[in-house]
Amino acid sequence: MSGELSPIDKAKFVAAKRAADMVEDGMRVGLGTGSTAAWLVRCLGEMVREDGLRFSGVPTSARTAQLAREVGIEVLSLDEARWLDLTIDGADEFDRDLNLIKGGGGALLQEKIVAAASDQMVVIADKAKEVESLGAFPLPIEVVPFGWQTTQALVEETLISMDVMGRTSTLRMSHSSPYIADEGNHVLDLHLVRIGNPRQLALILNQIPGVVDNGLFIDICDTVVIGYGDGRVEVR
Ligand code: ABF
Repeated sequence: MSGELSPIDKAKFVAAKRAADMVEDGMRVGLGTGSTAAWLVRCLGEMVREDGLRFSGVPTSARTAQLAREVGIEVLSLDEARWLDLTIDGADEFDRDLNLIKGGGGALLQEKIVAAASDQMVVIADKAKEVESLGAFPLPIEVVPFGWQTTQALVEETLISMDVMGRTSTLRMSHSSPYIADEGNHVLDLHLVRIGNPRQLALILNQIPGVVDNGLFIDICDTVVIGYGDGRVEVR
């Protein structure tokens, strides 16, 4: 499967493969979204087809569900699985405390719900995702369509009093129309540059009317599997 990969794809693949080896027969596993998580799904599909691995996968997006079915993974909804042994997902940034920014792929809401319903959450990421402080990657928040511009104004007003360097936000677009997440919501990307207190910001943002959830994953990730372009893997 891994053939001749670019260094970045090799980094993603080796991290995904190492995490796939954590999946055991009979497990219920949350399947993440994004390009690194797609490598995970492909690796698990190969293990199902060629090694007889038997587990159930709970996808975190429609596109992950489609890929999982294509590669032969038994797919369950979260309501069918109820609780998961393990969730493996990507991230846009992770810091030394394993706090994350996620949602660049537009699936943060289902990703956070699935991760929270798991005994263990493992993040798979290339080394470039590691940061000293979260925030260089725009922080996605999911907002209901009703009055989203008012919600955006309330969010930006709130940012004035927060420990962040930037205070602007943009509506996530897709093919010149507003991006619509799987739950039918919009996504705002907050250009914060540096987030001084991610824990506080995560709590404050979710108090704002119209905000469904945000892409800060605080105290959710248990383990990060870091892939390098030369094929090395580091587990923390
Ligand atoms: C997903 O993985 C998203 O939360 C995050 O944005 C994305 C990272 O994408 P990639 O693995 O393609 O860098 O879980």
